[in-house]
Amino acid sequence: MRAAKSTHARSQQLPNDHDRRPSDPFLAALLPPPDETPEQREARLQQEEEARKRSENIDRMLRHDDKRNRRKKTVKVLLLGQSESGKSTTLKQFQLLHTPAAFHKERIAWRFVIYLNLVRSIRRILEAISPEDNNGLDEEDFGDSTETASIIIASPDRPSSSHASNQPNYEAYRRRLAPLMDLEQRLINVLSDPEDNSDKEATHLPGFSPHSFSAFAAPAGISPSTSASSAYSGWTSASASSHGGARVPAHQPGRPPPITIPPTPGPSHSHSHPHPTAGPSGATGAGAGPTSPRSPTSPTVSLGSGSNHEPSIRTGSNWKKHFALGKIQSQKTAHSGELEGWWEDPGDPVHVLNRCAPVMKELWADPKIQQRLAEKKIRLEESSGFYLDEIDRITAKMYFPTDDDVLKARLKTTGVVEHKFTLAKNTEFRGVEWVIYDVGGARNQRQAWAPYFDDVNAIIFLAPISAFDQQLAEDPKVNRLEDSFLLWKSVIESRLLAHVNIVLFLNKCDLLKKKLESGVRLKHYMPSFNRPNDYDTVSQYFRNRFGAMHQQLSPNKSRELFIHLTAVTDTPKTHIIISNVRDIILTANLKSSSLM
Ligand SMILES: Nc1nc2c(ncn2[C@@H]2O[C@H](COP(=O)(O)OP(=O)(O)OP(=O)(O)O)[C@@H](O)[C@H]2O)c(=O)[nH]1
Ligand SMILES: [Mg+2]
Repeated sequence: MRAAKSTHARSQQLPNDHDRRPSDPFLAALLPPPDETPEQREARLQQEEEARKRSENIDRMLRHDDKRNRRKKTVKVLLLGQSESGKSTTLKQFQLLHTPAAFHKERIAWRFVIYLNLVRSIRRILEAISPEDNNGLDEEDFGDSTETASIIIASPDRPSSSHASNQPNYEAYRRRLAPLMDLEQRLINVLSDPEDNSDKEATHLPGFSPHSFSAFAAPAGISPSTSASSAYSGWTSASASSHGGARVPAHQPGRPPPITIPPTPGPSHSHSHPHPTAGPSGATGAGAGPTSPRSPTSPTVSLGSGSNHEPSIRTGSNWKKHFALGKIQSQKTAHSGELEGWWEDPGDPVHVLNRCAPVMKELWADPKIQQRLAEKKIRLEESSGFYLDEIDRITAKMYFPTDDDVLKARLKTTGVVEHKFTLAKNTEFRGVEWVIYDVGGARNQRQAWAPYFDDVNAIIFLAPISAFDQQLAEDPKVNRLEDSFLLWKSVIESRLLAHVNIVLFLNKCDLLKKKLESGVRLKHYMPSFNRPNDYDTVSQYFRNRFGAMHQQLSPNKSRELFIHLTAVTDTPKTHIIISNVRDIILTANLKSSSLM
């Protein structure tokens, strides 16, 4: 092709150059003979024209191949972080940004998840005011819980609260709201997708009698997802090391469990994960690694082990398709062409919700209830899947979820969810396929991460920095922020991931801001923090800590870390951030694979 091109260039530049002989002997050799006859010249030009056409054809074919190759190129991104860090919400934002039509089409399917979230908030209130649980009022808030999944630890030997006259009327509320508790189980059953056989374990709520709140207490046969033995099953692969648990030192009355940032040993220790927070109880410490037995968390100590055990839907579940028309019907009926709305179906959950709406509103507005929640430091308004301020709208017969409702909906991920999209034609990276993997962040899900490490181009790690005063749902002895620090440490020091781009989302900044403004002090949980308790200082502090850990522990010193302060439920801001992140990741990866 190149020779043909040269010939072509020569024919363009030197058609009549018989008299002007170049001094360069190579160019001189390429010139036509000085005694060329008109016939010879015509033949030569014809040959050159044919060569030019051949060359152009080859170029066109190569360009076409290049386009096809580019189209086939994929960039794989893994979303990592603890449970409720916002991974699935970030994935939803990618979908909303890149495949909005598909996102909008699926909105109706989220109706049932949103109902379930609402019903579970009601259940949490009922649990909080139940006489059985009142013994557990802990003024010093070790059991502080603002998330759906968080668990309040009850101390059985504490005397009852003395505000007898201030007691909310638990029995009356329980009776009037009983239909919702029935509904909860029904919703869980329908969401578990009977048509998908792989989903046998889609939801794990232990069986309970909807008429008996005592059944909300932890059952004897608690689901394996909270079992201590599975909690630390190593998620790292052979070449990446595992770590012990982020155990909080045993709680001492009157003092919050302190958070310790993992130490940052030199690179030579990058594969060992000594446990940083050996508590006075001796529950952890040197040797408390992945194979060390952990004392199991007795399900009987936590009131909420059963009730807080979140429903989840397995990867590959057909649930969104199943509810594509917004109805609880079999696939067959759903596609039978009936056009009636779900509100015309007397069996639709909306009717129970609609009937119970006035009592739900009364419950939520009851000052005694609010007082009880405040005493127990339960901030439901900061919890996942919070819709209690919008009961009228959500329980309306023709309720249709908005984008924001879907982003707020909480459905725990189990397994790995894959989302693919191809960048639009008008972008610089047109044709590049983008694959995002959303994993389950709960401890018993982390073993599913490792197989993706080999083949991934970038990681978006989410650390919910508002969670500094919360505990893991799956292990209430573990502070959530500390768990994030340990997970972060494992990811950044992994040699397997040394050349993977990492973007850090310090997430739930909106909740962090509200929390700090409401007077919750970081120092109370993190004694090493000695600065003003305002949002700017605290968020900057976290940025520096996470950044410093990366600088010290990363086996790849030239890796650049991108840190963003995020609230991934905020669509406009998140779309700007993920567009930037997408371009940074694509640029880095395309450069390294010489695609640009
Ligand atoms: N207010 C607020 N809520 C958030 C933010 N990010 C996520 N959430 C909510 O937190 C809940 C949990 O988010 P998910 O995206 O489901 O968390 P996840 O990391 O996928 O959790 P797993 O699937 O259990 O691993 C959802 O109800 C989200 O709407 C945030 O920045 N601010
Ligand atoms: Mg998820």
